[in-house]
Amino acid sequence: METLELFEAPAQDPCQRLGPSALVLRGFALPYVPELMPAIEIVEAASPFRHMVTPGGFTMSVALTNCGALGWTSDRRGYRYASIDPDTGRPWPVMPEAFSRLASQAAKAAGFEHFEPDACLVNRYTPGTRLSLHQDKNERDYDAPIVSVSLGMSATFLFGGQARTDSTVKVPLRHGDVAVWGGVDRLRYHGVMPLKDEPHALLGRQRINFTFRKAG
Ligand code: MD3
Ligand code: FE
Repeated sequence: METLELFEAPAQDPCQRLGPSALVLRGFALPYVPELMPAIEIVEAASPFRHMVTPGGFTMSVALTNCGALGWTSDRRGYRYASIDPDTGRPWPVMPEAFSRLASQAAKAAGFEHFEPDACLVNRYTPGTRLSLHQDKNERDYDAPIVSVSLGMSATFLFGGQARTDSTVKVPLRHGDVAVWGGVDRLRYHGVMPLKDEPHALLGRQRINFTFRKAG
């Protein structure tokens, strides 16, 4: 019995460092899942998921919505944050309290005190959906970190450097994982590989990712 235990798989490292100010907190969101799921439904009932068009004229494969005071949008005129959902003509839905609590607790666990996001971009992936390499640079100040929460199907995240041509490392992001990045890692290129068709026990054939930002 004792000898066998020596060969068991080690418990998953609860914290994986990707850079000087970037880390993944494995399973950090799991205790919040029962509150997050009904909250997503309230958000999407007010502002449904939609496929936005990039300034270059491509329709994004990821479907998205937002909650909070500001929401990220894209159209032929560019990327920006706006307080009104262009599809409904109404303000984005309020950020659910469980969302903001999770975001600030995760930021704190990663060493960023007092993170108060004013924007939460919600991405929805189905099998085949990808997100090409990009930087998050539409936010007003880059001092605040970004917190990302993954739910449902697993994804392979691509973590690059400060230039698009820098090499990338592949990082699996699974149900309940939270990534936090700021400081010198804030403007690193990143993306998501096309999602494999491996349904998740709770969410089925979808992956939901929230990114919490201080945008305004
Ligand atoms: C960036 N979302 O919405 S965030 C986005 O899974 C976006 O939907 C992705 O990129 C998604 O803009 C991934 C995860 C992440 C984690 C660590 C990073 C992005 C990072 C470290 C540095 C820069
Ligand atoms: Fe991004």
